[in-house]
Amino acid sequence: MNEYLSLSPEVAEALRTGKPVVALESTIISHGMPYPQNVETALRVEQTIRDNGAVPATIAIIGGRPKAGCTPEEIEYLGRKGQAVTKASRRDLPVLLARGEDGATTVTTTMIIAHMAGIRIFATGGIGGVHRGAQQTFDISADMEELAQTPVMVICAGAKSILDLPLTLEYLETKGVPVIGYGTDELPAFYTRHSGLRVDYRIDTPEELAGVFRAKQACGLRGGILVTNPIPEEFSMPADVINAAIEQALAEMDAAGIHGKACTPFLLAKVKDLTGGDSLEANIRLVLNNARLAAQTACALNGR
Ligand code: PSU
Ligand code: MN
Repeated sequence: MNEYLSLSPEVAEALRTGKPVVALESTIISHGMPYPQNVETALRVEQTIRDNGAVPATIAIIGGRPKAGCTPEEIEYLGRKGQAVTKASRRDLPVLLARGEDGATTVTTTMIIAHMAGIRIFATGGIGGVHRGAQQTFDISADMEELAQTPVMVICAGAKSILDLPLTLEYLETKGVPVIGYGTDELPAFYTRHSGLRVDYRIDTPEELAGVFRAKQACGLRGGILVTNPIPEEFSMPADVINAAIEQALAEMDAAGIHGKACTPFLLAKVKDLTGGDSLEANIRLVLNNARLAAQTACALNGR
């Protein structure tokens, strides 16, 4: 095993004895939500995974060690320190490890560390994708490339329209990443259930998701699988409200000259303010919903 990797005793035991494990990211804690809702949500997500028969493995880089299975104290630390923790994508990993520093893992680095540990299912809120204006800015999230190369199933609520959703789907098609709608033919747009875009396949059960993962592995096809699970109807935001907030947040981001890895955290915080906190509530609900499906899928994959 990788000399840097650190597994919590619970995660190590689960992996050794074939119990289902679900990976969770930590950028959503440090950069995606404000304190203390970030910590409360992270702990609720872990509980939801336990309630559905699997073991949660919150992933982060702590003191230069890629860690699968953070303690509640570590989650509190990552949440309280917030944006002061490095948002760690693939390019940051070697430097943080060599220097013994901390990092909040994005979808990309969470996939990398999950795979190092032998965890196959990962639940989050939203992924990074092809940004609007990427034709000029080249801003395409490293999450796209990671999905293309690392064999982890990522269960999310689709992508926010801070991204260019049609281009994001094109990119995933080019990279050979299956995009599955859970219980829907339509790509969910994170805060809302509808984007008007079609996914490749609709799947209705955790067992079938597990079967697709198994088939991909059996064929030795590299890369992950993206499962898009719509936010439950009762928590879905009105499209006009959320889209207006996103448009305004994008305009303010351009005016402020923000670019690079600061974009997504800036937009999430701005959208939350513009919606009076409603977007945060939706965000929390959809993450819990994804955690449940991920636990069920991990159980199905392990034949439980
Ligand atoms: N979308 C969210 N919340 C988040 C992120 C995306 O609703 O916290 C985070 C995830 O960690 C994702 C990252 O991997 O932002 C993408 O950042 P970038 O676009 O800089 O690659
Ligand atoms: Mn980017």
